[in-house]
Amino acid sequence: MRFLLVDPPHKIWTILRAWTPSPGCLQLLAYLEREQFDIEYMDCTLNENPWRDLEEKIRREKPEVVGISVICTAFVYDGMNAANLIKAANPKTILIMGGEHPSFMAEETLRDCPAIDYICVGEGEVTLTEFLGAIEKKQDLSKVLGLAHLNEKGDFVYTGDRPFIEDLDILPMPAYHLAKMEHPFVTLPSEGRRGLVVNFSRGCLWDCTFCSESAFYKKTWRRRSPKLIADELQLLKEKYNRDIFYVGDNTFNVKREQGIGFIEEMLKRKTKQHFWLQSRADLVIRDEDLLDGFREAGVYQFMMGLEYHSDSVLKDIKKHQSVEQAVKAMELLKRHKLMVMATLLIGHWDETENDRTEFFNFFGKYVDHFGLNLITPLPGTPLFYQMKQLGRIKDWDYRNYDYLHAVMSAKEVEDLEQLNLIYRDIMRRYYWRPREMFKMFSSNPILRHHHRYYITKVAFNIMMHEVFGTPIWVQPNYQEYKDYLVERGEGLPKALMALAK
Ligand code: B12
Ligand code: SF4
Repeated sequence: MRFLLVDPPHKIWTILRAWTPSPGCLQLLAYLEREQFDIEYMDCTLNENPWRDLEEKIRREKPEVVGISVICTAFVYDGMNAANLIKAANPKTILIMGGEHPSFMAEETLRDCPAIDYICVGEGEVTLTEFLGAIEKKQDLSKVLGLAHLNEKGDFVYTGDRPFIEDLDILPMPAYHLAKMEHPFVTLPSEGRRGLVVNFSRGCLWDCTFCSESAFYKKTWRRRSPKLIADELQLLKEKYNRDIFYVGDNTFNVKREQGIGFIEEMLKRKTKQHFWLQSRADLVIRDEDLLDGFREAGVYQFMMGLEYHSDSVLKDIKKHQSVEQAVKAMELLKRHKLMVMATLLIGHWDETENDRTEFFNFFGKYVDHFGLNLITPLPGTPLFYQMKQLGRIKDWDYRNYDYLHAVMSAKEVEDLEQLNLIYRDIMRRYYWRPREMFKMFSSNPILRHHHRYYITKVAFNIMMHEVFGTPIWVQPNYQEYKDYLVERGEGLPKALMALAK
């Protein structure tokens, strides 16, 4: 029995123009491969004609089961469109979808897209293994935990929560050999070095109201041990020539030992790789004595969710962190010659124009890299249920749930387009300051390169969009599903066209 795992055609990380195979997909594939399933991977984001190639592959090869991965809410319609296309190309295909968004919104997703037969709720490795095994042996699927579907009567059925894998060290190395690692697009913008996004832990112990990761992993945290992390990085260096990484772990050093182990391993291996890690301000302060070690081990930047410049907002979103801690952490990182990236949230309900000016002045002073976001009620998060109940969600088009578009109104700014303009205006004001321009000539090569890239490509693109209405950048091979259906012309089944989101 053949299983094809599909990363559907979707926009890549438009803000940084970064292409990377999904770490979750590579982990799933490695697990299935070890269980000796006949598997294949199709990362449609890399195909020249993503929809056409997917359709032709299904018609030609007819895999019995196809899995579709949807890791961002913003990609869910792409996943549904892929499901419709696959089902139309081969109605016998058994389709299973997984990822954060379909897990949280399983019933809604199944009802919105009848082409999807099953949803894997939660972590995928064991559920998918049992699911494929049961299909192969024609066994009862009701015994497979973590599966949702609609029965013949149309009722929603869920087999119950699958416990998390206790020890992530039991997982095999992600299946890089099944990804197109040599494809020239697969990299991060990074000073001529080849980069990748990697992931070594799952979850987080905090419970910020807007955070889907904490909700998905139910406020738990597990990690790969530093030795296995270093093995993976060494393989990426030696076999795939990767030198620079965005480490996607939400909070890398939840436990101090994780940081210590990572530093020790990377110093021992001497791979000369570079890392952008994510953490919290309080943990950076706690691990002050490790900061030089992190730098020597190759870390060049810490990204922290600092969110806002006022304690009352931080309290409201349950950040469990103070503005004072944010300042201290930023100062410490600078002192230890580590770059500071802050992810920030604007668009809070009570926010005023004055707050935004203070916000801009506050973060504008400290950060090397400004990760501005619009607060977004991601389905599954406490914020989502809270905002839904208060009736503040004004845009239900999930494509816009990417932190770059306003989907909730604020007390003083009801019009979402106005909030979008405010967002873009802050971005523009930030990046066109002389201080940011000077960074294009910084003695720090990563900062210099990053700012050159960001200002000449991203900020310039946003400015041109604002002034002349030129389109916002998207990868050249991206195609809207509707456009593909139109391109296919007369043979187009009407039902399929109607389903295109
Ligand atoms: C890698 C990554 C990316 C890659 C995606 C590459 C790709 N080809 O898909 C890149 C860098 C392109 C990216 C971009 C974005 N990302 Co991103 N990204 C991540 C990151 C760091 C890792 C994901 C991962 O692999 N996790 C580890 C694995 C183990 O978990 P998983 O993916 O959930 O997979 C497990 C299960 O979900 C399940 N599963 C998943 N798929 C399937 C499929 C089947 C068939 C089955 C059975 C099971 C299954 O099994 C897996 C293994 O257990 C996460 C943060 C994180 N730590 O997770 C954010 C994250 C997914 N990204 C996020 C966001 C918001 C974005 C952006 C919208 C950011 C932005 N503002 O630009 C953009 C989207 C770009 C756009 N539209 O323009 C959010 C999504 C939140 C949400 N619910 O929508 C996350 C959670 C980060 C966060 N907390 O904010 N991202
Ligand atoms: S600290 Fe970060 S990862 Fe943890 S719950 Fe808050 S936002 Fe999510």
